[in-house]
Order: sequence, then C-alpha cells, then structure tokens
Amino acid sequence: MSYQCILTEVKQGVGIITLNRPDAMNALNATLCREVGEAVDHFEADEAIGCTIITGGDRVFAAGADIKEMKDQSFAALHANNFPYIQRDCWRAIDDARKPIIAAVAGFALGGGCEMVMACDFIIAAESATFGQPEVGIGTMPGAGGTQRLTKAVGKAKAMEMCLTGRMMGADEAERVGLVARIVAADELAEQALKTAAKIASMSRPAVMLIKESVNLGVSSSLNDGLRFERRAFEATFAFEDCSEGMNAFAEKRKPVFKNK
Ligand code: CO8
Repeated sequence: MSYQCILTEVKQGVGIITLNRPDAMNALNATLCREVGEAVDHFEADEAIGCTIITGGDRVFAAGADIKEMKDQSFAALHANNFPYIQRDCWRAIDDARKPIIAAVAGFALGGGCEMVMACDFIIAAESATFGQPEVGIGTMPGAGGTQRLTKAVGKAKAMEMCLTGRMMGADEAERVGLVARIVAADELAEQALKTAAKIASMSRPAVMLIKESVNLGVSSSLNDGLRFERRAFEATFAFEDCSEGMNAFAEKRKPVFKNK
C-alpha cells in the first residue's frame, strides 16, 4: 500500500508504521490519522503479523495535532462529524486492535502525539522522549484521551499539572511514574522496539490476545470483575493447541512450536 504521510514495513512478523511528516514534526493531520488507521487495520487483518509498532523515527514522535490544519475548524463541524480524526480513523483502529501495538518514542510526543502513544499498549522510550499535553497553551484542551489516559497512567496530581500548565515530562520521569515501560539509548530505539515486538509476535497469538484483553479490562473494570474475567480466560487457554504444545515442550525440554491455534 502506498501512503502520503506514513511509511510501513514488515520485519520478523512485526508491522512497523513510521509517521513521516519531517517538515512538520510529524504533526497529525487528517491524512496521517486516516493512514495510521488504515495501516493498523491492515496489520490487524494480516495473519503473518503478530504485533505492530508505531513510531515517529529517531528525532520526534509527533508535536500534536496539525494546528495549521485544525485552526479554522468550527464546533459545529467537529461535533457533527464526531471529530473525524479521532473517532473514525486512527484512534478507532488502535482501540479496536486485538493484537498488541507498541509505541516507540523519540523526541516530542505532544498533544495528540502523546495521546496516540498512550492509546497503544505500551511505550518504549528513547532517552530523548518528552511527553506533554500543551493544548492549554493554544486555548484548547486534550481531545483524544489525554485527560483520561494520562491521569490513569501517572495519577491525578501530575496529569492535572501537565494538562493545566503544559509542563512536559522527560523520559526518566515518565519511566519513574509508569507512563513508559522502558527507556533505551536513542540509537537503539528501533532495534529494541523490534526485538520486543518480534518476541511478542513469536508467542501464541490467541494467548497474547487474551492477555491484552485481560490487562485492558483491568484498567476499566473493578478488581472483582477483572479477576473473574482473567480466571475464565486462563481456563479457556486450555482449549488452545498452543497451550498443550507449550506445556509439553516445557516438559520435554524443547522449544514450543506455536500454530496460533
Ligand atoms: N502543528 C503544525 N505544525 C507544527 C506543529 C503542530 N502541532 N508543531 C510543529 N510544527 C511545525 C512548525 O510550524 C514548524 O514548521 P515551519 O518550519 O514551516 O515553520 C516546524 O514544525 C518545526 O517546528 P518549530 O520551528 O516550532 O520547532 P521548535 O523546535 O522550535 O519547537 C515545539 C518544537 C516545541 C514542539 C513547537 O513546534 C510546538 O510548540 N509545537 C506545537 C505543540 C502543541 O501545541 N501541540 C498540541 C497541538 S493541539 C493537539 O494536539 C490537540 C489534540 C486533540 C486530538 C488530536 C487528534 C489528531
């Protein structure tokens, strides 16, 4: 598939989406959002893919929604279309994906960029990564999950401070407070993200999908509901050929050969 604002490639069972508007710090315009959504859907449907990476490359993830494109929008148009950038395209695809999506972040992940990486399943950050919700500085506010996902990730105090002042958070602080899974050297970001994604892609896919669903349910449900779902899901894994293969392989001291069944 050919795209205007992103690049895509496949390596080791991993679909890689690279935001590609270098002259605008990868600002998220409607085309880019639509293309990310299409690429996520495409990898989700591709049986050869077990995990997706979304990255902005080694300089910047994204400096937010494209302000120049957005500035003349009206409330009526946004409301009538349910803010199409978010609802119909990119975020819907990321939210619906059942295979894991890793965000690999270097440099700024601001505004909609921060919201996009928080919508992914986890973030691997380069030392240069900087997260922020600076919308208040241009007279608006986060609109694609910033006030909600940031608060769940880092707690009310830091989320409130960041959203109200636009203060940015560097990689060290982001790792300390649990916003990112891991920090890697800037020149190793692509390699480390691929290594992690390839490892996930090599696991039993039905088990991976149930684990993702179970962890996500834990974010939005009560502990009791989450525990009940987890128990049933765990029991259900015993219906997978891969579960039998994984346990037999352990007992026979060999590597499992998963069939994603
Ligand atoms: N939109 C459009 N263009 C941008 C954006 C942006 N968000 N950010 C940077 N650019 C462009 C600049 O205009 C500039 O272009 P040009 O060379 O043609 O003038 C180029 O990228 C380089 O930028 P700077 O010269 O400003 O680079 P600096 O290194 O001096 O500064 C900053 C980098 C600090 C990142 C600065 O560019 C900045 O503050 N950018 C705006 C950050 C911001 O406010 N982001 C929030 C946007 S609103 C938002 O995200 C709402 C989300 C709601 C949902 C979104 C769904 C998609």
